Amino acid sequence: MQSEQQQATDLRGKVAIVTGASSGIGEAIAEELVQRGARVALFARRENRLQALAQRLAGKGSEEPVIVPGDVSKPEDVQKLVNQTVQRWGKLDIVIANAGFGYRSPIVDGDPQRWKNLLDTNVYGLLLTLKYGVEQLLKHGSGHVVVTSSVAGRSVTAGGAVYSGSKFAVGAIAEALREEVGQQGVRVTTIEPGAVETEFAEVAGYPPGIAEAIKQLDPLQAKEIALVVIQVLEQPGNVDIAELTVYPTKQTNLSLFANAGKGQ
Ligand code: NJP
Repeated sequence: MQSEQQQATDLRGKVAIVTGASSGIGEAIAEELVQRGARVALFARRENRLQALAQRLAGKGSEEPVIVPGDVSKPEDVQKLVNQTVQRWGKLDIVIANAGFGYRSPIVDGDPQRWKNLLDTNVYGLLLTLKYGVEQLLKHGSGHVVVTSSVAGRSVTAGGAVYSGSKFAVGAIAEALREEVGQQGVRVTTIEPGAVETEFAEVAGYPPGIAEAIKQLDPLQAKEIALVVIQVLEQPGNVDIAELTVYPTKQTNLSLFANAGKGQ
């Protein structure tokens, strides 16, 4: 007979926050969560996109999502996200720490302001999300944190110093958190996607050559990553998939970036 712990986690009624919910992977995760009956707070800077998503999801789940517009690199905005979620639903169960963006440039040609914005979002913003979110999970001794890293957090190519550096940091931060909170019943998972067709390449300002190379890979769709995240969340409470790398089948290495760091 299965013990209660070994049963799949039912997402109905779970309360989740999703950072970076205005597009791409975060939007798709939010949608899949709502469709499974989770109660979801949507966070990103573009309020109009969050509103459009909330409208699209209305009636698809048990309750309408909460919208919290904000910048993940601002402590007061992240606190507002967590506070409004807990005020609305009384608890927090799932933290999807996903907001982030890319940038490629050789270090000597790099834009220091862009470096700072990227590290503020991908690293400092992640830390803020974890600090204020996980505090709530620890109150009831259960919950799940899913952090979006990247295959660029596993290996680096020329031009990828700052983005890869940020994602190596994401991996280290998530692993430290797992060691800090596992004993208290909180699971931590790092997802490392390969190329996913989202607004990511455009926001990163990739040259057309890279965008074309990504298309040739038959990239992952955001929904495909979201469904992987759902599988991770639905594992029984005693199963923590700590790290998961998900590639498009045709992406066998990071060679599409090999020339990008040389000034393209
Ligand atoms: O990209 P995109 P993805 N404060 O551009 C939000 C990683 N990844 O879904 O604020 C708050 O469609 C932004 O919202 P807004 C990647 O590193 C991707 O692909 O309104 N939110 C939007 O909702 C990232 O960690 C690929 O502009 C902020 C979202 O982030 C995650 O996947 C491959 C924000 C970005 O959505 C999601 O990216 C890989 C801020 N300061 C890893 N800054 C890939 N697509 O190929 C940004 O290995 N956001």
